[in-house]
Amino acid sequence: LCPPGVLPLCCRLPAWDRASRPPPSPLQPPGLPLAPCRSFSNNKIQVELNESSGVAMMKFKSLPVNSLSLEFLTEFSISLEKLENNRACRGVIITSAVPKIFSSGLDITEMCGKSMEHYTEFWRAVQEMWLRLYGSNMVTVAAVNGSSPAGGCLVALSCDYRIMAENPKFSIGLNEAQLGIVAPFWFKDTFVNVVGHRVAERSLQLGSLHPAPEAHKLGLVDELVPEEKLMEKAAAVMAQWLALPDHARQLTKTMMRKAVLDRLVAHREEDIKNFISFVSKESIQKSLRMYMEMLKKRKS
Ligand code: CO8
Repeated sequence: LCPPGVLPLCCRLPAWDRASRPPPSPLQPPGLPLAPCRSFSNNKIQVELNESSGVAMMKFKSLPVNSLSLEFLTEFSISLEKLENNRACRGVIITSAVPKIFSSGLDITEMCGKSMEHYTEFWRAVQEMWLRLYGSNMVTVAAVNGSSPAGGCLVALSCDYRIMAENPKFSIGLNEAQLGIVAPFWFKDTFVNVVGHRVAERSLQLGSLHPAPEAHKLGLVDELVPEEKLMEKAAAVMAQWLALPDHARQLTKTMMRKAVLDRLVAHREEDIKNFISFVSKESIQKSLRMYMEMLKKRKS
């Protein structure tokens, strides 16, 4: 799954363990102008890095709903890793190129009727994505320009700042309970760290999807702006965060997030086992199938 010459993600030094970026290479002649823009794109995600500003734009472009399939998650982790290892990149804005949808969350078809091996690979990829994003040294801003249930909400929650388009038709939340499944402890921890225990407890038990204005009131998103102003606002927020010295901000971020990251790292294999035993129960498979049928019926 890794491009040639790139170590598998699990073998690399985790971002949250690095105090700061390595110093500039002595081999690079000083004063050489950097290429202003560099982009790379794969099937599911488009990334454009402006090397002068140090800001990358990451756009999800996986039709129809940016569901987090194994392929998507793998591309996401690799893209984050590439940016993390690029000294020219200090921040990333994450948004969607699909109208009205930020991300529909984990791809439910990856959790239905598959083998144990597949569930293991899929869940490891979900964990990897979260460890990379939540533990990123970069400034991460989510520009939520559409609905963002479950795993989509997790992506936004894992960023440093969330700006959402002020459209009440767009909703966000960890709605797992509505599917008859349970958000894993690290989804819950990430949620609690953003909105606090009481709001998280109620919202998780009810599997609430909060329309944008309500999400803002609850602190689930930091700001609402008219849709056409979203990217401008995200760039302004990014500039504000990048005005600080990287090392101080990074160490502070590590201090705030390390305990939650370490908890998954310490229980990673156990978490995979729990996922497999939960998802392979016939009752859970039935709930997921019914939910997918409901989505299809709603459409017709
Ligand atoms: N996975 C797979 N397929 C999906 C998903 C998904 N998450 N969401 C939508 N689709 C499919 C639909 O079935 C439909 O397929 P088809 O065209 O073949 O009928 C297609 O995408 C388009 O969907 P819609 O017609 O519903 O598109 P809309 O624009 O009307 O609505 C929404 C978009 C709002 C995103 C809507 O599709 C929706 O609500 N989707 C479900 C979102 C959801 O509940 N996701 C939760 C996933 S679970 C998760 O992320 C965390 C699980 C944690 C694991 C816990 C341990 C077991």
